[in-house]
Amino acid sequence: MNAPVSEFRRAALTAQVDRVVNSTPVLDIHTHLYDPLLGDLLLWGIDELLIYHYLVAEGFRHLDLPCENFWILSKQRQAEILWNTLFIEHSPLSEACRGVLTTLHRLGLDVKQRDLPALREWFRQWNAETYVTHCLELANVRAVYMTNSPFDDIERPIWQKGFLRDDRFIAALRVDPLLTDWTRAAQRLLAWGYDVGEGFSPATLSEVRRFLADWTQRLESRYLMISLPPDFSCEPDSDCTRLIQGAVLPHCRDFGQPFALMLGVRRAVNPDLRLAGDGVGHSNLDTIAHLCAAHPQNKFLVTVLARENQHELCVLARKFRNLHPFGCWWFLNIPHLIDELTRIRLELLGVSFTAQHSDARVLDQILYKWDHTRRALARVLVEKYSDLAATGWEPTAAEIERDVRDLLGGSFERFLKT
Ligand code: FIX
Ligand code: ZN
Repeated sequence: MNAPVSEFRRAALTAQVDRVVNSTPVLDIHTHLYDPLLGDLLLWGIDELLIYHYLVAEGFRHLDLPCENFWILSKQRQAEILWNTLFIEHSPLSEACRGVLTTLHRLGLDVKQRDLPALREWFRQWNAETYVTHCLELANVRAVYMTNSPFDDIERPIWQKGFLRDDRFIAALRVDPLLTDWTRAAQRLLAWGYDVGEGFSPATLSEVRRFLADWTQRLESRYLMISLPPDFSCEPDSDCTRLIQGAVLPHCRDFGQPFALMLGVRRAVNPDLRLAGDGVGHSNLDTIAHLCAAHPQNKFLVTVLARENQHELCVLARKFRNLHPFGCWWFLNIPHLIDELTRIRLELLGVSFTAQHSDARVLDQILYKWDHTRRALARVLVEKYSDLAATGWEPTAAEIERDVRDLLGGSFERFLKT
């Protein structure tokens, strides 16, 4: 029988793993943050933290107020309402509320005062550019991937005009409207000078590819992405399938880039809540199996929103090396499930996955999202290395550093290069 590691060895291992996990810079492979030169698209500061859609959903559990009466208020007023409801009238025990407190604490602010005006005052000293550096350094994040949509009317003209890029913000090309509503998307492509018709003739598909190529080059984006509902399937004649097979996958092969699929979101379950109104559903991963098997020259980055899909996704990744699972997305980004998912993935895949992405919509959130993930990851790793140590296999410091680098972006970078 394997001898359990001594308490002394376990304490040393814990200290070593904590040090490595905290000091390894993260590559955050999916966020909704923006290069500061994209202007107001980059959100930051206390009011934005308080009106994050995760908190809006929780606030409305208590508020006795029609949603529309909330949305017409200024952001400041919305933030005050959520602060009072979620922090003053009740204890901020949820992960999203705790996240605000961790963020403020990491910034050196005294949360116990419960003083919103004083917090606001502190943030006035910053501008976006200096604050970006402050947050990235404090969170030990080396770069973040943005979510960039040519269909976004605010974002598109800024890219078309061009600007001096900050290389800590890497682009990812997001094309949800193209694949989920072809009729509308086709009209837009036509208006932008791409000669697409209604059916999927070779000429139309080639124009869609020209659109994807133009935007990939303009953004210097590194992968193409979409989020999809649980009932996503590759029915042979659907618009989505024809576009994926006739344009998206050939485009990704041309550019040697992965196609990222985020599966399982049910949009607008409660539309009154706007962004906070999306839900989750169980996806049929046969579609992913089919894509990976039928297109071995393509690479698929996949995250799935339902807890029930996680084990199946890992089993699929064991079958297909062109599939890379990533992140604990949205409702899964809570300590209990980060712990569970990280264990399942390590136990089935070793380190050949990406443990987390922040999905931050507000810059400062990278402080809490990575802080909480690092804690959970370190705890699981200590246990896993202790299990190895019980066999006599002692991981070296360099091996631990290599593994953590892989889990926090290194495996992803290798996957991009394959
Ligand atoms: O589709 C996505 O990229 C989702 O992450 C978002 O739509 C969602 O609103 C979000 O912020 C989740 O964390
Ligand atoms: Zn997202």
